Amino acid sequence: MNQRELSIPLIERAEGHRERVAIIDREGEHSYAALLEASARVAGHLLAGAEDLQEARVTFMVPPGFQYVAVQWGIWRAGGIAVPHCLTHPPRELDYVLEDTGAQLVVAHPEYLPVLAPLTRQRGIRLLSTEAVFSPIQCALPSIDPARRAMILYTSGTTSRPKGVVLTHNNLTAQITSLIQAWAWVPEDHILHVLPLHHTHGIVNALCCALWAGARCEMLPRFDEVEVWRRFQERPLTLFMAVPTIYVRLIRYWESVPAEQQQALSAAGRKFRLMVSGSAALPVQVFRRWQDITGQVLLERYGMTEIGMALSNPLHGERRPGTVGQPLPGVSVRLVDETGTPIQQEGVPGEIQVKGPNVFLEYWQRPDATRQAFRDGWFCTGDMAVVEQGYYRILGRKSVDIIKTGGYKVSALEIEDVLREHPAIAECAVVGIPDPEWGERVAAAVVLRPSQTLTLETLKAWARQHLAPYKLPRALKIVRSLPRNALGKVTKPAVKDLFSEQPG
Ligand code: MCA
Ligand code: AMP
Repeated sequence: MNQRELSIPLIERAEGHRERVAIIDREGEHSYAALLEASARVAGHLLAGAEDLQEARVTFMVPPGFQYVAVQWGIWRAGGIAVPHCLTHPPRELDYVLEDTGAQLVVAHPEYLPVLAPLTRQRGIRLLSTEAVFSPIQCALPSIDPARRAMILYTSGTTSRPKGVVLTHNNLTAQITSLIQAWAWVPEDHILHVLPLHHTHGIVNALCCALWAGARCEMLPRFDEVEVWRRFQERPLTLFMAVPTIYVRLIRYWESVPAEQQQALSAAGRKFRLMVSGSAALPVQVFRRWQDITGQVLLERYGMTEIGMALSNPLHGERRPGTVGQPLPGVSVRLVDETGTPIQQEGVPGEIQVKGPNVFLEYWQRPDATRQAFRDGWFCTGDMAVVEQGYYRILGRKSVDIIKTGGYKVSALEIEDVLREHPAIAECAVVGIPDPEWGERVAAAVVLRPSQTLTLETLKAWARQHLAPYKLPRALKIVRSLPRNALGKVTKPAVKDLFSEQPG
């Protein structure tokens, strides 16, 4: 193996545990050595004779498992920037990522070639099947400076189209090592991975941390409550991480089975050393119910694509429901008031700002948005919080246009832009409304064009062609006019009220 190439810290570490099992998927167990070998082949095929991809954007659409990780590592080892696609995105959203990143290469599992081939053909991008990139090839790999860009993750925000968050290898290393320390990952850990692999929660917290530690990462193709409970019972798991919606689903399943089976499931839940919840607020009732059922005191933490994780309840010590604990190792956190002045006392709400090596480099090709996101070197999260008896409590977001549903962040503005293209819709306003299972649900108030009709089902069926499933409206209200203020601007709180008067 060429010594010069070993400069991506996560991959370099894998040399230290070559014989251990890294990934368990539906094909079986795969060692760290197998990962190193397969990713070197992927890199060779991507390079195709070149010395270094020099931060070329390589998007990939590969289901969770060994091949996903080998492709991700292969892109990094060839010097590219890895851009994971969401597996449920319709062609329009996939094409947006290809266009916005200026992708030069795409790697896809055969299952996704039919959807990607027309898009890559149109854009003149080289498309490689996973079948091709794992075939044997000999090639020298470039030396990679960890200050280089490693990954772009798309996140919805206060702009209509999602922005690409650029993370360097150094950012990823800082995000990973902070959690390794805080949650005391060890090589003996064994995590059940059920999260999507195009967001930080699934990629960094669950997958990369496991691989950094030399632990085992057992990956399911997708979340499924029956399968998760089965693995809890049958596998020697130590760790689980999920969004609140997943805990709600697991609780609902537990409640649906006979008492004898409940006991067996509860016993399986008790053996874990740690279970974590994040990506959205964990309702206190869910925290308590999960504790009743499994004896597990969920550790709630707070993070964001741009910063990785920032705040966490303690591994040892009191995990306080409804709070997200204290700053993680290496991460500086402060609250500021509307004038930008740091808040010193407890009990005074402010915006969360974050600084540290974990904080992203830039929004991809959006220098203005990047500049606006920082004040004096601090990243402005747009989330409000308060400190009470030493614990941060999240109060909500500054923007009403950001919705969190099932742990996914979606932009009301993006959905509105798409809905306005519907032939029956004259005007629309999208809001998030509270929901016990999803946290929030996407709800659309619309004004119809003359003599048009619309139902939630027909709207969903139409929107499904343009938007990811988790962005689809789940409630529809047809109104004569949208509530507006004196300046003619739609008032979102009043739109939300339309749905509380008469649910979905
Ligand atoms: C699916 N559906 C949804 C959503 N997802 N509806 C509303 N909101 C959603 N988010 C719809 C489906 O389209 C379907 O509707 C119906 O719900 C049931 O679908 P099902 O397949 O059973 O749901 P699922 O696919 O199992 O999804 C549930 C899920 C998933 C597993 C909770 O949403 C999920 O994996 N969420 C995690 C997202 C995540 O990792 N976020 C982290 C972002 P129909 O039948 O009408 O089609 S990173 C982050 O936030 C930061 C860094 C952090 O702090 O972690
Ligand atoms: P994303 O952009 O998908 O990375 O989502 C980040 C956002 O998720 C944050 O800005 C918060 O609004 C929200 N979030 C993450 N963790 C929590 C939590 N534990 N409680 C409340 N909100 C959270």
